[in-house]
Amino acid sequence: MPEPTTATTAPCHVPSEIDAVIVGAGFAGMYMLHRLRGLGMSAIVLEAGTGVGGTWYWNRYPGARCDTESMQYSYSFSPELQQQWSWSERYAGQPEILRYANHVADRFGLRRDIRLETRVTAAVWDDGKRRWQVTTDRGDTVSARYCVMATGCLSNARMPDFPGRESFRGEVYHTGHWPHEGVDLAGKRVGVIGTGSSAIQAIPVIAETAAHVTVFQRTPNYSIPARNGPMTPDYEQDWKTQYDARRAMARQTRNGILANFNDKSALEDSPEARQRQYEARWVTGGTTFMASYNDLITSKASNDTAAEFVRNQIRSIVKDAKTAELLAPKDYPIGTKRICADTNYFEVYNRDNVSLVDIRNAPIERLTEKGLVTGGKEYEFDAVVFATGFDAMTGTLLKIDIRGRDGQSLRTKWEAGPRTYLGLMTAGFPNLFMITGPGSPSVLSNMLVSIEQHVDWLADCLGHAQSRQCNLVEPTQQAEDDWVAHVNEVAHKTLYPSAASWYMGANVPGKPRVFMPYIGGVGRYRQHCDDVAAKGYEGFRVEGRVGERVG
Ligand code: NA7
Repeated sequence: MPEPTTATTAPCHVPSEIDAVIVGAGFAGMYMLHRLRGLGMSAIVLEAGTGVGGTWYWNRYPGARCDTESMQYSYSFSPELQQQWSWSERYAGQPEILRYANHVADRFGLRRDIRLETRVTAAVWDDGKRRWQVTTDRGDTVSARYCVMATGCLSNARMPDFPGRESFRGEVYHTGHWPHEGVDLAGKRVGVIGTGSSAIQAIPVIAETAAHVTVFQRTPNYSIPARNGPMTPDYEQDWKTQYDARRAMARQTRNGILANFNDKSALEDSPEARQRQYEARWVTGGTTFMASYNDLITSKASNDTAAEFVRNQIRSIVKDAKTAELLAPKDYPIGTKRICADTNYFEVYNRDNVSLVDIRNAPIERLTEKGLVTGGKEYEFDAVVFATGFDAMTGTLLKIDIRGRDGQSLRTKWEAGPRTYLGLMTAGFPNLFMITGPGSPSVLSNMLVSIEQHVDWLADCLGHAQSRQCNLVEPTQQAEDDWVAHVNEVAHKTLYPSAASWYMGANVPGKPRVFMPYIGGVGRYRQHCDDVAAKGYEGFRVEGRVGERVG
């Protein structure tokens, strides 16, 4: 296996005309480039960062780690790649996943068509030419038949606009924009704002060397021990000998992850049997805790049993009873905000150098020269870490000035929330595709499974258009309306909308409250997409010359 590099790529030339522009060089953008090349298309990837890897390029905070097992959170499209690559741990850390992304870029010769340090600022549809004019912050304008937004679901880091932010004289970091050279927090007084997945991974690592860590918590999170550990040769071999069958099974599951799914209601078991079930899952570790029963996201009564189990675990781990109660989530069902996987998160509160400040009813008022103020009290820090998350799913797309037919802006069209057909396209924006867009399973699934499914479907769709000399693909308004209604209907059969989560846009002031991902399950969703394709791309117009219906 060639030694993976993390070398940056010399900026490649941006042609003025091309078949496809792909925005983003994360796992979605890289695989899309590979597939489009296979169709004989010319394509270029435009990427804002100085390297490939997307999420894993940006999120370099201490402890950053995938919470899906690496044997599953990896590409399946190349049998040689999946056999030859070896993961060192059950859940790979960010540096290893980034090495993997770089290895893929090298192995498939992708770098020659990836232009780094190039942020797409606008994309405007020219109806006469049936092409997108894509503009970058370097002043390039590219005319592309197709534009593929591989921009990621959690790529627009959100910094709350606290008054006085500029006045703080210490160091300021956001977990999603962590400095590449690393940060030395040893011996420092550190404030961490937020208790989502990023904070839960970062806090125990920061606490190992910091003088003191003060955590500001608005909403506590349910977290399950990850039980990470070194990859064993037996476990790796077991997966590798059965990779094809296991990948195929994973694609049919609800969230694209093979887990020991228990297909019965939590209420069918006695309290003692339930306790044994949850304890066994807690010992195994990981977010597949939610597979303990089949109705944890649909039945409040069942969910309560799992939630109470986790609360009791927190109470048994955290020695200070008051802190334990603050850390135990009580006002939303388990799993309806992204469940976390941790290493010594709750345990960290037993350290003398870690304290928790509840800001639920006393929001951070302002930053000062020395720190921050909440509840009328000033806390002094050498460094403040914002682990405050992202403008998820739509934030990055809407940052780009996207204008479709008749100059309609995507920001206007999505004012009341995103509207798509299958999370792949939106009506009025022909030839503009989204990989894992809102309205698809995306963040509710193993992202690699959903990325490959979308890229494969789209490559087939463009191959279909190409073979019929078509140059335009667009969903009908009716198909989009029906899909949006279906996505909503399915979401509201679950407990998800009852939590103020980033799935609902609730973490961004003023953002419409709409449940954005599709909760119907990746297996069911894949079948639906395949049926659409089998019926000649039902719900899409696939056309040749203007006005001519050919497909
Ligand atoms: P998350 O999960 O969105 O967490 C952000 C945290 O920051 C969360 O605890 C928020 O509290 C908190 N937050 C956000 N804004 C504020 C303000 N203004 N004041 C205080 N606290 C605030 O982001 P992560 O980066 O941890 O994880 C994102 C995803 O990445 C994760 O789900 C995985 O899929 C990978 P809130 O809960 O909104 O009350």
